[in-house]
Amino acid sequence: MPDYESLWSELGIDLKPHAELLEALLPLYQEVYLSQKNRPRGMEYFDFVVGEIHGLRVQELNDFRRQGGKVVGTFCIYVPEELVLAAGGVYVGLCAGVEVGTAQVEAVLPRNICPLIKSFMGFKLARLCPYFESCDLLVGETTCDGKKKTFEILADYAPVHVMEVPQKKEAPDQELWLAEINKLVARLEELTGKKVTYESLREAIRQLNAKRRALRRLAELRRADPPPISGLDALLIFQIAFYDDVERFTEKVNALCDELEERVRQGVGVVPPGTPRLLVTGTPMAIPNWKLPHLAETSGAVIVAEELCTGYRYFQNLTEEEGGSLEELLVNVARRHLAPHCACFTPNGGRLEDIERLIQEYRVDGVISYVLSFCDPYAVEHYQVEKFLKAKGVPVLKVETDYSMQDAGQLKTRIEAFVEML
Ligand code: BJ8
Repeated sequence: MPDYESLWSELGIDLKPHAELLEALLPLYQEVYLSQKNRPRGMEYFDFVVGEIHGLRVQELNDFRRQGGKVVGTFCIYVPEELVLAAGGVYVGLCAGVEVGTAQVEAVLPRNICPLIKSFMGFKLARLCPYFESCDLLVGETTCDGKKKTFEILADYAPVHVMEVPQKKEAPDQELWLAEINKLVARLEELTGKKVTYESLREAIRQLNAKRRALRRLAELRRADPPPISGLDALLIFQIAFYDDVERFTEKVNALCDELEERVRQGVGVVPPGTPRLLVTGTPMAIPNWKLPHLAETSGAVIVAEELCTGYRYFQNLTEEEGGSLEELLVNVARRHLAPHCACFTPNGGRLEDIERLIQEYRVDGVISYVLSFCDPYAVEHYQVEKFLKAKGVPVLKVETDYSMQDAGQLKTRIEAFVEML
């Protein structure tokens, strides 16, 4: 990796612990990713992106900002990417999947809080994330209580705009959400000094839909037996989707899909045909949280689908591109971004329907219900997921864990036993 130290110091990164963090990441990547057998050639680009994790893209953001561009950081798939793009900004997802800055975080947050929240706050408070430090505005949301209250604290450290995400999807909720969309447009226009126009929003929707279509194409190729790509590699691509340049990323995913289509035609896969096929459902897995798929795919199974925000929930819905006015396009954006089924909503039966559809379409043998420790919405909703799957005769394993590796041995034993009985 070229030398980015001056860029990082300019951003105020704490260089010594940052260097230690990167030094720990690369061997982990080697062990988890590069040791996989028979990976598609098209993964080279995504390996390169990880090799440059705090480098090239941060440099691009920096160049963009030098020319007057604005960068907007987000933490949830309900925040519409197309609005940031349409206002002339660049969007980066800031959810994080590694334990960092624990001492600093525990000075402001309870010890027993979701590791995803602890992680993004750790990156901010310990000044270890050049993406965070490149942001001109952070957009939070009122999804779970932990995030909602954390954004109040985060506002002491950076400009924060919070969107009120309703907890139901009925007519008054849709109205409230449309008002929130309009408020975000106003805030983004103020930030970038550019108007969201009919043309700019249409173009942004087109770009984002192209990205979602490419990810759908990738996902659908995993219906094959044997699947042409591992769950680990698919997850990595979904994680990178949150911060890479939209058009370049879309092109690389489509190029990879061309290769995967050829693999499927020739019956080439990453595992032998008949390998037990898993669906993972639950809380998102932010980069570099690869713990569960690594354990599962080294236990004789392959993950073929993810009912996660780093998965199906991110790309399943397209934004309607037709609309005669800016107002109509904004309604389309609002509708599309209220569609995913996060456990923060009640009731949330749509999630169960999605799980059932994925089980059928991807010929799933068993489901892992994945819950990050202290995530109440998904931990409690697990009851519904388990009840629903048991009634359908689908085996389900609940895995509740955090970002540490302390429970890895114990989890592996449980996952191996689960896979064996599929
Ligand atoms: S749409 S899943 S990205 S809120 S894991 S921080 S819910 S305590 S991340 Fe999420 Fe949006 Fe929903 Fe998706 Fe809270 Fe749970 Fe932690 Fe979570």
